[in-house]
Amino acid sequence: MTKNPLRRYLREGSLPHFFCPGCGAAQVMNFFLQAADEIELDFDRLVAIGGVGCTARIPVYLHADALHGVHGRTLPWATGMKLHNSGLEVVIFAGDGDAAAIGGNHFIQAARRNLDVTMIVVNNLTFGMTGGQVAPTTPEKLRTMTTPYGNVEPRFDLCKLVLAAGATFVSRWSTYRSGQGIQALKKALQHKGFALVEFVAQCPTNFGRRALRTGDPTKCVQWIEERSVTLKEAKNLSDEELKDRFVLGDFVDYQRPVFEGSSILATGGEK
Ligand SMILES: Cc1ncc(C[n+]2csc(CCOP(=O)(O)OP(=O)(O)O)c2C)c(N)n1
Repeated sequence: MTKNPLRRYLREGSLPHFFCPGCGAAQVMNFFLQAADEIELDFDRLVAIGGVGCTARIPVYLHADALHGVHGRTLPWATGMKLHNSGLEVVIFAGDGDAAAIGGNHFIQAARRNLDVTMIVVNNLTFGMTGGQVAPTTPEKLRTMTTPYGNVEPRFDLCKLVLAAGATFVSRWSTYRSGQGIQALKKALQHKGFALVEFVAQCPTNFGRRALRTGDPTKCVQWIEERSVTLKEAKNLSDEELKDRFVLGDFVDYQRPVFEGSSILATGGEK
């Protein structure tokens, strides 16, 4: 059997992986490898960081320096690394819980500082690894393990959050839109400054079965696609019509000074 050429980027000793069949995080790992391969990302300079969660496990499988640490603290580590060595290519893999719940404040501050990292968030709309609890990103009314009568809280829009905080590259796609997603990853990896690529993704095991009443990955992906609109389509829809939709597209891509060791030394302030 021919080996997948992208397999050379994986740490053979860490396989087989632990993702469930049809997992969106595993798909995003594949997208990342395709993007990295196409832009010839230097894996010797790559540091992949994950907190805790299914998505956070991705760095463990990559043939690169990896840090798999504690839930929600990926960005403090990334900040330390970039301040020490701005030449590193730091890529963070985070679940929506990791990024927006326990790690929410780090997420805002890193975007505000324009820390030069790529953050890939797999938004499966729940806390996947721990069994499917409600997350800040869970759409209203849906049933989760901890909201058996339906979620009563409005959800966070991760892209709007970091846009408001000052991120300089922000993009959201879904696992269904692989082509656009891979293009966005290529741009994010080459971007200087805080780059977020969010993927709305299926978690058939812990979100699908409860919220959508199906554990079929294809049906879960279809459910996401039916609720997705592009930025262009969204312009013709009211806030009410957009309430339950996923708006997909490249939101911003611009340059401003990044936060790194030399920027602190260059302030020239009085002692
Ligand atoms: C400090 C801390 N709090 C809580 C947990 C328990 N925990 C482990 S994974 C996880 C949720 C993961 O959800 P998410 O970040 O959305 O990633 P996913 O598994 O869905 O990819 C939680 C709450 C933990 N390991 N450490």
